[in-house]
Amino acid sequence: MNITTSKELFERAQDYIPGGVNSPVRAFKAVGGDPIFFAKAEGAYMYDEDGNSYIDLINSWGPMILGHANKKIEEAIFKAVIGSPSFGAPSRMEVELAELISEMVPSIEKVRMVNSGTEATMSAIRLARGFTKRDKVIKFEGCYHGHGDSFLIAAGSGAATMGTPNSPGVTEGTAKDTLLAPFNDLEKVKELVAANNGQIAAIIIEPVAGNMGCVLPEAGFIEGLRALCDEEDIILIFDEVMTGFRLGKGGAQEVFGVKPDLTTLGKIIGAGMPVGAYGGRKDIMDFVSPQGPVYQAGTLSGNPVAMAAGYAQLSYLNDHPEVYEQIEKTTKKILAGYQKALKKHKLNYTMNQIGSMISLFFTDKKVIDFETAKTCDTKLFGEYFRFNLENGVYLPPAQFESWFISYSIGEEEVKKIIQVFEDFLKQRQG
Ligand code: HOZ
Repeated sequence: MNITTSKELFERAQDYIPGGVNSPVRAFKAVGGDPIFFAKAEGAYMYDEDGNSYIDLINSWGPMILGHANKKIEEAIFKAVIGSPSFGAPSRMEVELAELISEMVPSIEKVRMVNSGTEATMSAIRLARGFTKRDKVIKFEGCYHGHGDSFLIAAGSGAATMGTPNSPGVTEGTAKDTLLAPFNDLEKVKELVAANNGQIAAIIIEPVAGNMGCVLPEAGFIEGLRALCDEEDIILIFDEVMTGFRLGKGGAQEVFGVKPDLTTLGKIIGAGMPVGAYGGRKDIMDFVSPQGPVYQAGTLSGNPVAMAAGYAQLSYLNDHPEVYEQIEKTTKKILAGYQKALKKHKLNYTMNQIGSMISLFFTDKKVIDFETAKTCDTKLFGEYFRFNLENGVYLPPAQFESWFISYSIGEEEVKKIIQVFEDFLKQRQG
């Protein structure tokens, strides 16, 4: 693997961009080495500035569920761009996409488009506070809901790997309104609610966590949160920025059969264009400005290019349920291949998988929350990451991230992904 041009770009980038990247995880600090700069991508593969190719297991952290350079999405984008990249005024595709989202995710009776997942979660929390007239929110350790101040408390994803789960700059006043519970610990949530009687506006959760690696809810956990929120008039927010339209047409809420009051979305709904959304119960959403008093706005919100891209992708997913069957099958093949290799080498690393989300944890502990995720050998993950790079497979550059499998990954790629794992284990055992 030659990465001369990437190295040169990274050097130049560091003079003008903090850390040389526009999002911290990309700097490879958690895995060692210098970041790779990409020039193009197609189907299952990404191509760097140096002429190397990689099977992509991130898929832009989720949005490219169909793989890269999908023709239908490209056509929709080109058509919209020619119409004008931005009106700053209402346009048809906003309505079409809102209707489609609502059809695919029935708990979303009304939806507001924003520009990123971070904006979606920040706005949803403000709305929950405005609606309930309460200040406090409960979040789960290791869950990541973007970089809004209320969420950078025991945050997962890059915040965890950069050693800044509680970021400087978040005021004590803000931090004290965010209460923390371990993922999968319903009793702790009940205790927090009891100790803060009548003060909790919302419980926000990634129903399947993707930002401490892929961590699944245990039986009854999500259902228990729903029942508790109903009893205490707390707004239950599912952050489905990662799981929305990925675990199924209706996201994690469809898989688990639990309806949140509000849902935050991003990634897949923009098919690679910057977009986010929050939506849910009509009575709550009608509290958003200009219908209601909770203010939220955005010059590029409902951007016609992002809306067109999102509509093209979601309508394809809506009309082709076989996509979900196939990506789950592909992911299970990777899981089975990895498990077989681990058995052969008498190793006991943990793997979590649901649908097309999967993580390998370098620990023998069952990973059910942030504490158990943190038992991983992150140095070993770094070695594994770099071994994959050398062999043409691009993993998320941190242990605490889910991998996302796309529809473009076929038999040949699966074989290679498993082979690289086998080779890594062989090499380690000498
Ligand atoms: N926070 C994102 C995934 N959990 C990473 C985004 C990026 O670095 O592009």
